[in-house]
Amino acid sequence: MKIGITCYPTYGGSGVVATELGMELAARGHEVHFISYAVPTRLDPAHERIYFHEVEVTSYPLFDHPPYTLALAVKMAEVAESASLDLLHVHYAIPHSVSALLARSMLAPQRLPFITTLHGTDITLVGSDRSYLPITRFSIEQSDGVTAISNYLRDQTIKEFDVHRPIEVIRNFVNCDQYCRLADQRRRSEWAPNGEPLVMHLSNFRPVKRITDAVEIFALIRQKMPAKFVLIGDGPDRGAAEYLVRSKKLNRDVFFLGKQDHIQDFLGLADLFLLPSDLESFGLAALEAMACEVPVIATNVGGVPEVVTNGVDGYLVNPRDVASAAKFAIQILSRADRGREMGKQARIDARKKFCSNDVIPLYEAYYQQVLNTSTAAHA
Ligand code: GMT
Repeated sequence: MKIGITCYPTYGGSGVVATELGMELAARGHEVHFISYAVPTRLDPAHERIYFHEVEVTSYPLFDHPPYTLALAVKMAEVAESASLDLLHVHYAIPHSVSALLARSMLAPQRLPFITTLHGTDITLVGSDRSYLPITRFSIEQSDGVTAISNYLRDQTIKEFDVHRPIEVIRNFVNCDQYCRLADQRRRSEWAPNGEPLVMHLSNFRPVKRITDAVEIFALIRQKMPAKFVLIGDGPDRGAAEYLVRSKKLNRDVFFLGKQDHIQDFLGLADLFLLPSDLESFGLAALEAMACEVPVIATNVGGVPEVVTNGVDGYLVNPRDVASAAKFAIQILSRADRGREMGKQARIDARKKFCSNDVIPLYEAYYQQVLNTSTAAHA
């Protein structure tokens, strides 16, 4: 198949899923065309059968906000024609599904079916803003196919948006061959020279991630035992987290690495992963940690319980309950054998439901189903 993929190129779960999906599809022989305003994070455009098409947004003094949605629609239609795309697959409804809808209309009567994958904040935060809701609902209704990354998000979309169309749940995935425990653990000494346990966090540091709660949890752990904390990523709350680290005099124990590629080279060293978010429709970073045999302490919100099983792969606590999170963290870290046992179980569970080898064929089958339905409708 020839597939056009649009996503946000920035550091965020939806872009990561779209990129990993495109690379997996290309590895399976499909031709994949990424259409966005920048090369997505984690994308290797040199990869065989991967193409990148940049959307250029013209600025003009009249435009306070250059119309990206329109430029994207035009680029989608151009690429669909020049590369003979079979379909478009857009990740994150706003504004990508609206652009895809325009591109499809522009090309009619030629067919260009499009699939929208909902990731979370496009529904739970942005989409439920009154100004975005009607057009988001419209573009979801108009999509030839819609997928959601968890049962939670599917149910929430139906409830919040009152949409009356099937939504297929295809869960996020991880490449279980690439994400695993690192055999060579020597790099740990960069942060934990005396063999201290290593706690990690990875996100885009948006307020919903509660980075400062992660620091508070670590501070409580540190009161009871030696430990080190590595935070990967960047975003609006990094400054507040760094300030909190300084005010708690934890500078020597906490390391902010910023945005990193090859996340598996870090996660594969950790003893515990923290994801104290106020909301997660899935929690991809937790899954990536689990594949690397790292137990997870996360919040019992959204789609997280579909990924992390409480008491088995780690623990789930209420949002903002830093005391309970710290209590469980200390339990895991103070008994290395228990932590390793949970970590191994976490990988077993990640492999059972979320390996790319099992999930990518679900997307391929769904693409085929959408193509068949759209062909039948045009016959
Ligand atoms: O969480 C973010 O800020 C990024 C956001 C995105 O769309 O890039 O993440 C959402 O999609 C991820 C990938 O499907 C999910 O793992 C995250 O749980 C989801 N975030 C939220 O629901 C808050």
